Amino acid sequence: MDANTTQNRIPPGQKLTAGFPVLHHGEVPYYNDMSKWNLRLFGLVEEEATIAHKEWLSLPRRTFTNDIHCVTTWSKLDNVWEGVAVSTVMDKVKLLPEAKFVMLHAEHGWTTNLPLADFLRETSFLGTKHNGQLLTPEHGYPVRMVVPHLYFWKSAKWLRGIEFMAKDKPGFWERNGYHMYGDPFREERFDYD
Ligand SMILES: Nc1nc2c(c(=O)[nH]1)N[C@H]1C(S)=C(S)[C@@H](COP(=O)(O)O)O[C@H]1N2
Ligand SMILES: [Mo]
Repeated sequence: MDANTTQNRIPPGQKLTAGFPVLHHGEVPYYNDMSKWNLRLFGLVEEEATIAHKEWLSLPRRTFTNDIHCVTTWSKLDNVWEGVAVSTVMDKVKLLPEAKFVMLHAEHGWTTNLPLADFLRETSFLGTKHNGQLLTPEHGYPVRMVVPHLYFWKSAKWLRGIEFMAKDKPGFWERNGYHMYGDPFREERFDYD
């Protein structure tokens, strides 16, 4: 790929990194008994669904390639992930028509919000491997959301719940000054941007 093309892929105010920085608020969860792990789909759905770990492991995986952009100004290009398509988990529930926003719930109560349409994009997925390696505990094992077209704080690590809502509500960083939407190409870093 030529330099020009690469340049177009780097949002304003971002710098490339070759590493994979670890960033989060709070403690990394370590699991010793996966039988207690599950993923809950709840809120504005006809019937809630809980995906147990065994069922989670049986869901089909796909490869996704993308660029990620952290609000702290690093971008990382050409990530190759393995993950479960959003449509695969959405097969477990029937959305009510009022559902327009999503709250992602992570281990220890951490949350982040996004519009339903952004959650449902073909490029969003539930990631399980990064560049050939199982996600490490620091990067979100066993599953993290990946929403590459928004700043990386929307990509909840240690995902445990997906809540469907009628109205937008701020998650953890959004209550602490970050933007409700977070488009890196429009530099929507903070709530006043
Ligand atoms: N559960 C949880 N997920 C999280 C965070 C967090 O604090 N808790 N931080 C977010 C932020 S600010 C960033 S930049 C990315 C960092 O992911 P990484 O550590 O894999 O690079 O995770 C996001 N997902
Ligand atoms: Mo971040």
